Amino acid sequence: MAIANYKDTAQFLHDAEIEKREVVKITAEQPELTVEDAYKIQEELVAIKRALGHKVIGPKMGLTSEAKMKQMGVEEPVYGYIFDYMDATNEGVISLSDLIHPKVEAEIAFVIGRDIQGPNVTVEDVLAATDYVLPALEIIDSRYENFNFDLESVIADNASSSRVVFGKTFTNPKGIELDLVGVTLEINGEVKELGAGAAVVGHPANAIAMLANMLARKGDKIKAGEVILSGGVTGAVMLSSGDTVTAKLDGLGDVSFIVRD
Ligand code: OOG
Ligand code: MG
Repeated sequence: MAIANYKDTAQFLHDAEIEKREVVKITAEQPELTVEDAYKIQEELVAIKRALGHKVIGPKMGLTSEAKMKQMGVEEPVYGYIFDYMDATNEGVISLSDLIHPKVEAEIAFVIGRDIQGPNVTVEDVLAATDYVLPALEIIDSRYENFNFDLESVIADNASSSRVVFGKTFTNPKGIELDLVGVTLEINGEVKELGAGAAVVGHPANAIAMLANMLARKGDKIKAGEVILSGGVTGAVMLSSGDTVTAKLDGLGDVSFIVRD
């Protein structure tokens, strides 16, 4: 079957988000879709959100851990974009009625101090260009039924981006070995998932380097001022009403939110 218009597919996914409706993965209808096509659809989706006045906080990396790639049945990391309307830091509350079937994962966020232009960006380049790192909880909400997707479908769907809660402790990355940072994800005081920074492609800054190198393929770069999620350190956990969700990152601080109907 021919590939549908990129813009129409992006609009279809945007509508699913707005209407809080799960849909069948787009490759069911468009099996010939390539990764390149999928990023073109994602670009159209980003354009739709920008046209509505939403602003990009930064790109994000996803599927950066072996565990996550296995959990989701895909083989390489992906990127997407986090927008201002997704930032739930101030409220500290996630409402299930706003979302489809949200899950949460613990991440390390990077505050970028100067532009990072690929290709050939290294971990050292990323650390030199980073002002701060901070703990974050990402709420992912794939628009696809049961998070049932493949690489092309998840890329087109902006890597399941939905909400984010940032912690309030900012740490200079030069003083800390981010690959050795231990991370727990607790729900109502019970540890549900745990991991270490190294779960993210060996080192969280490596995910940011990969991102810069992927963006360079489309003539783009990481920009000063962006706040970037480096990818889930832990597996993702389904949210239920009444949950208090807390991530604790050794040496980086805690971050938490509550879940309502
Ligand atoms: C895709 C998004 C993955 C991460 O950090 O791995 C992601 C998904 O699992 O729905 O954000
Ligand atoms: Mg994530």
